[in-house]
Amino acid sequence: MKTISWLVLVLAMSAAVADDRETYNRRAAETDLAAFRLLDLNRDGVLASEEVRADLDFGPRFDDIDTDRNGVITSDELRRYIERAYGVVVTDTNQLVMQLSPPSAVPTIRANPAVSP
Ligand SMILES: [Ca+2]
Ligand SMILES: [Ca+2]
Repeated sequence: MKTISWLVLVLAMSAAVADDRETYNRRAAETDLAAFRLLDLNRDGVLASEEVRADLDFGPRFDDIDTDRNGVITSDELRRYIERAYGVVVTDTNQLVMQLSPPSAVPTIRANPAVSP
């Protein structure tokens, strides 16, 4: 009986941790989307490195997000970054619609130990 209580407690705790991670990832995605709109000072729909340089959160990640290295971040590049980094899908209208499996939860493929060389 005691073991079952512990099991229930452990399961409840791991569910809470998963919820926290989901909330964190969603909030991080929302923050990045909001920053994209705020930092686009000349309202041309893309972020140039000069617009982002002074932002201590976005600035250091500029090169990670600018995947084609052309010196500007488009909304598509930001969407792909958010999917990669947080596992959150962003729609065309910048809504966060669903949670993907977080990147760390992707199962790794192992060599079959039963097969001998
Ligand atoms: Ca701009
Ligand atoms: Ca780019």
